[in-house]
Amino acid sequence: MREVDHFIGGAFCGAASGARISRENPATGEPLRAIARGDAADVARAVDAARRACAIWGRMPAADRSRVLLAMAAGIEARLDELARLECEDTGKPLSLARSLDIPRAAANFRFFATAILHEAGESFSTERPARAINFTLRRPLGVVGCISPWNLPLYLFTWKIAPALAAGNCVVAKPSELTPTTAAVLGEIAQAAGLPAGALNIVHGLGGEAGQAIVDHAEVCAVSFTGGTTTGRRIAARCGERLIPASLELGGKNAAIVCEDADLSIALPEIVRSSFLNQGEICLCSSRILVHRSRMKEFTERFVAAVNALTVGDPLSAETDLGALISKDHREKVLAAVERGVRDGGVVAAGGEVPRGLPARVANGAFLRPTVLLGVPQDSTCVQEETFGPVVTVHGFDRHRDAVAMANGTRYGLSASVWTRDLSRAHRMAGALDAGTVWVNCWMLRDLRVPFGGTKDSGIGREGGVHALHFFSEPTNVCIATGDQS
Ligand code: TXE
Repeated sequence: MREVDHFIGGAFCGAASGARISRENPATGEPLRAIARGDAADVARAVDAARRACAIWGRMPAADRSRVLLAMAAGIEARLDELARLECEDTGKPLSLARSLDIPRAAANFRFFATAILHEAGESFSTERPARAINFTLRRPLGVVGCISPWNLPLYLFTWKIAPALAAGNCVVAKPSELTPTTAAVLGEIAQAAGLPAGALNIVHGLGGEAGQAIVDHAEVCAVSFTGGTTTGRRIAARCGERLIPASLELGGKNAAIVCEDADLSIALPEIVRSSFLNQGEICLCSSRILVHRSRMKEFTERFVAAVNALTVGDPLSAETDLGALISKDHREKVLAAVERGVRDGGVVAAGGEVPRGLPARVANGAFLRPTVLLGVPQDSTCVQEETFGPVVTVHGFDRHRDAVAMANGTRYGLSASVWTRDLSRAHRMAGALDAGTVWVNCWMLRDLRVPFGGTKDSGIGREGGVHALHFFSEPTNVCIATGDQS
């Protein structure tokens, strides 16, 4: 059992109350960590440390901040094997995925924002009336900001917020999910070794309603960036609204994959399998509703179900594993309840829907679930309408493209969609009609860190990524310099 401590003011410490949360390995059921259970007192210490660090970090030239953040990227890369194994233990995801996706992306987040601040273009206007002047925009850090992240892509999403916040010159009080805190704790060690000034990054562990809420409530936290469930996001937005501070919210999704009559299934099929079940379907961007043109329904469904049945579920440490464990047995119950609702509403299980049998002894007690495909579930079923956040997809037929778009838009979410067609003018038209923050055409989760990332409707408010994140984490001041002569 390893203890996970707060990182406050450049040093590691337990909660002031001495309380800890215990967490088990979701793949084996064995006790794993004792995590500091932070509360408002710990958050107050972290905010205090951050406020003091603003005088150093916030005033450091961008080139110097960039050097420290690049050292953090290198520090993550140097500890790739260790971080991947910790991520795998905390989440139950395949080790190979943590090695190839989660940890490299965490390093890329730091490298991207460390260099972005060296190349940022400003805006200026030459004013002629009522008098000649030069206007330009000065951007300065906000001060102490809060970053709160979820359990599905722990270090990946933690750093996706922290890197732009630090790059823009803010000092951060961050909380990872209480279910997956360990790689965040290692990030504290990496920050120390990279020479990040004490207090610039503070990591407080604990439950959402205690440590998380205390960050959002603290009078000196002047912006909050949050990724997680829609219900929590709504609560955080309400509190930030009361406090009149900005909130960036990246919430749930119920993303449609639209397979048109001319789709190239040699490309679409493997990618849709990946988009449905990567990371056990526990990614906000995963496809969970597959809409197939009626003329291809039989062919698609047969080939899709065969491909899903061929996926290997089991020991996250095995190189053969496609899907590891879900985040917890409680979460598996929630996912299974969604499948049951789909069946009760008229759906049929075409693949999965059950706990895998014959798992090796090491993982026999883990939170595993076979990838699941449901056919014939009506559109108004909660199984089709609500985010399941697990390895479950529903497949539906459509006749006209406009019906597919209406179905894709027919939930309260609007995070992403994918369109599979050889006709790019059709894809372009559909993209304009889809109410989603991202539309992928003939690809999925092909990410460029410069593009705006976020959702519409209940999928969130605001955009992360590139200049959007740097703007969220900075305050623009318009400076108007009169040049003296009349126009
Ligand atoms: O998320 P929460 P949970 C969805 C998914 C999942 C559901 C609930 O459907 O089943 O959300 O998951 C912190 N003030 N997503 O319960 O509660 C919490 O400690 C401040 C989608 O794990 O939203 C954690 O650090 N913070 C999603 C973070 O918020 C609070 C990824 C997320 O936890 C808080 C994860 C509060 N009052 C789940 N309450 C995505 N969009 O990728 C909780 N937290």
